[in-house]
Amino acid sequence: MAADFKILAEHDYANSFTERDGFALDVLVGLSSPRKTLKSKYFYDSRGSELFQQITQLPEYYLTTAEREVLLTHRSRIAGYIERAAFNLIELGAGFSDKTMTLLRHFHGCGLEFQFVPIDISESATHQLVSAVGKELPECEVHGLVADYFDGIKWLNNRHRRRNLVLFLGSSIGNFTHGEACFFLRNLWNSLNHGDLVLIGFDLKKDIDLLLKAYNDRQGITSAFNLNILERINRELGGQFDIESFRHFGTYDVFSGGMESYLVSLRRQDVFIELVGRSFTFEPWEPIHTEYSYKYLLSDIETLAAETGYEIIEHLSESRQWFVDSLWKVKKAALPHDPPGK
Ligand code: AVI
Repeated sequence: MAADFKILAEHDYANSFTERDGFALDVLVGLSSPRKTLKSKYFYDSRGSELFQQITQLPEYYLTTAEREVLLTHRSRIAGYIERAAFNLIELGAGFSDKTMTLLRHFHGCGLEFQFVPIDISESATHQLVSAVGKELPECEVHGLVADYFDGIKWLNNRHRRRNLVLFLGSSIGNFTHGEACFFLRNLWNSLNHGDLVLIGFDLKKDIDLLLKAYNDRQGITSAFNLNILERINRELGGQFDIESFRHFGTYDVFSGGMESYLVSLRRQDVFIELVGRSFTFEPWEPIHTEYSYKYLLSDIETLAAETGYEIIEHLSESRQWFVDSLWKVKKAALPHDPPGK
């Protein structure tokens, strides 16, 4: 079977002036604001992706094992909701994951006819995923797309001939604010057809100690992951951050339900960033916000689905009820000229 990938956008930062300019601009805007901030999407260079892989194997980071259990337990139920016609299995944010392989193997074993389309901003991650799936499941048709989510979603616009099942796993939705999540889900809705399916991973609200441990692991991998954003600024933008002068701080906001990650300056310091063309002053104990990881109640998920045009089919959970993959159906009104029953 075919296993290939297509580049919709060039995201090789080393060679792309525009992408690096975008990074520099985001750093300028983020570090110039009264509450300093850096966007979490910049965690994921190759070092950051490697560190994130290590996080998913930590005993404290329960999210990955919980979602693995959900998919193993419910793969037949998920397959049961798919009509028996050829469909696109689209994964947004395709880090290589055994969780997705579980579904692919199962769908293939059930005799479902599909092409697997992972979409990721990283060319190397997409390439690795496509060749790994090609090796492990040579019978499976795989067409990777190198694009950001929205370019990927635009690509979906041109693929209306088949049913789509979109996977957005791993609690990636938790890294969006409520407004961003709504924007993302409406864009997705807009690209899909009535009756298409979406499977989204949500981390549920739970004991705060468990949350704090998951984002402040004892081996310090989460800390290294967070600090890597400063190292990346040093590597790619000629920054002069002294990494030792910042510390990771992960905390939970009980009002918003968000784990929040910060880098806190341990002293007063001025940091020059060559490609941004200026220095930034950090006061002692001044934070840079780097990430939100929102946690949900089932009722929050239901409100979000209703607000953005989806019908919930089922929340699929695991034994501890810590994580759900929520299966949604795109709900669109029939066009006036559609034949009845379509
Ligand atoms: C990718 N994302 C869902 C992870 C999360 O849990 O928010 C990223 C992460 N940040 C710290 N640890 C893991």
